[in-house]
Amino acid sequence: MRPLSKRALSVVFVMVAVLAGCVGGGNVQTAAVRSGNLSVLSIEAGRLYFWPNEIRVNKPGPVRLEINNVSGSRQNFTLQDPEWNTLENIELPAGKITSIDLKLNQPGIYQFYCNKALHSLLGMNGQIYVEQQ
Ligand SMILES: [Cu+2]
Repeated sequence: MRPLSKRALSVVFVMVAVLAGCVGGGNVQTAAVRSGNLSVLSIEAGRLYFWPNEIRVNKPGPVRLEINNVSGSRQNFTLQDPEWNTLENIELPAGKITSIDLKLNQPGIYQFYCNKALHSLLGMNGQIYVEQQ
């Protein structure tokens, strides 16, 4: 489902801090790459997964997500703020990189998932942890 080569490729675009054992279920925790004040995250959307799906942003502020849908079919990215308000709900066309600019101004846990039937339940979900500066 997630061949190593794809993982390795994605690692090129993100600064990865793998904290083995800190998060359950073999999840990977990744820190956003900072470009000035902007945090940039490259995320792969595949068949029933987002990778990485545990992401740390070290301070509140603007975040750009670049989501590469490699699954071969249309996916979705829905993001909720720490109070469960929907911040984003966007379709991810197959074979395309969708760029999303967000303002994550509040520290806390932002949940994201794909809203296609059963996809989140089967693992297509994750969290962005926005840390207090
Ligand atoms: Cu999906």
